[in-house]
Amino acid sequence: MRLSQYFLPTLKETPAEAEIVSHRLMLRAGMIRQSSAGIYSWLPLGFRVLKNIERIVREEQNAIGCQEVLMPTIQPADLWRQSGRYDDYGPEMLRIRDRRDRDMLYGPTNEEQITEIFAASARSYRDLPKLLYHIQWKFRDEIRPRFGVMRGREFLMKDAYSFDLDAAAARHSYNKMFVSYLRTFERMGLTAIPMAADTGPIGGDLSHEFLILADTGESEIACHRDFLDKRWANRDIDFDTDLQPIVDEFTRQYAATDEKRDPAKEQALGDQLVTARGIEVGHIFYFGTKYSEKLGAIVADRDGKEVTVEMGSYGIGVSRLVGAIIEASHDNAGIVWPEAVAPFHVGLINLKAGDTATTSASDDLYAKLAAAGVAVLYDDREERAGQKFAEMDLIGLPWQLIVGPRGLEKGVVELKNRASGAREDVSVDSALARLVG
Ligand code: P5A
Repeated sequence: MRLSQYFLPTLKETPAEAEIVSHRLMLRAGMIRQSSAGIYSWLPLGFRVLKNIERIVREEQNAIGCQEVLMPTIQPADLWRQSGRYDDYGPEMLRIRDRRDRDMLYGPTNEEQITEIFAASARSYRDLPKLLYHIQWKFRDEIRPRFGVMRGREFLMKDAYSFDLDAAAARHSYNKMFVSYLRTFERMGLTAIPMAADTGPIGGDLSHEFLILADTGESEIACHRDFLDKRWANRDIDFDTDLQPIVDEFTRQYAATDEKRDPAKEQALGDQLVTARGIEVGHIFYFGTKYSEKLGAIVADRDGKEVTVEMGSYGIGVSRLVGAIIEASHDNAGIVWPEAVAPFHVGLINLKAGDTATTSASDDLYAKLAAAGVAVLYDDREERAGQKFAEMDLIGLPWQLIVGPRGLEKGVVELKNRASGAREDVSVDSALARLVG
């Protein structure tokens, strides 16, 4: 993509309304634009990151046999009257009336809807187990939407739902999600720490939140040091085997947030204790028959006896992750995207767009990188070098390839790594080899 043609409305000034760094950087880097409180439009650069996060989440859900569906954003109130949550949910629920005076709502979550879908066709134990998910916008009329996409009113969530015959099988589904979440977040360059949590309006008696460390996080975290260096993405895990030992490995060590913290346990940990702030990027729940009972998800077991299906639900804050990743990965100059979610792999800078030789060398590099399938953002504008560098740092692409007349005379271009700041003069061929590899 040529920057001269790209829609990238960057801001030079720091927007006054933004309280935290990710919000400031997302506005400055032209990723989002506020529509109304807690509701945002996603502009091209932000949209690419959102889609990259979505892709990783989707791949990891598919990898554990979770099947993708797409449910609507607008739901009938009657479904929620059946579960009893229509009145319980309170003012956070956006209630709508259609032209026939039917009560509708903009879904804050989809337990009722998926249970109704499943119950409509499930007849016997042969229909189980099932794992279903979708990636869909939610609406929660938060009292204080703030921090940009981190606490929005409209936000994108991956929500999955499990259906099992008995509590043991339901626990296995829960464990599959637990382990898959560790991998999902790690692939995005994040260390997520699972912590026992309250179930709130979703209900149930087993629940874990996944928090990532960031100085500006809303929760106060304390945990065992071990959590910081556990690595998951490359572990080969057979999700059909008993995953309880892996889950135990994570849950037996101390990790707690806010009011769940235990001063005695923390003291006992001594220098093994880490305290920090965290952002909740995922939350999983096992709630048994809370919804299946009310919405009639009942099947016949092997003996023909009727049993109420055991369920759980599993959320990831997809749009929140865009902000959370920036909170965890930025510096004074701007965003530092982890490779896996970066909107482009390389920013190619033509330092002298008016100069024929520099422009033809840059155009040539652009064509070769694009032909090799590398995502390149090519700054071909006639702007000052200082402004080009500042904007490229701001938008945080992992690599910068800088082409200028002086280097070209010596047959080199400059390759800069955004995260380390390391710069190297390399030949055009070796720059290509490094970036295409
Ligand atoms: C689990 C899936 C649920 O809603 N029902 C379906 C369950 N859980 S949750 O914890 O309430 O939300 C799941 C994740 O969504 C993100 N999230 C938000 N992101 C941005 N703005 C918000 N206002 C917001 N509220 C929740 C969080 O990452 C949360 O873990």
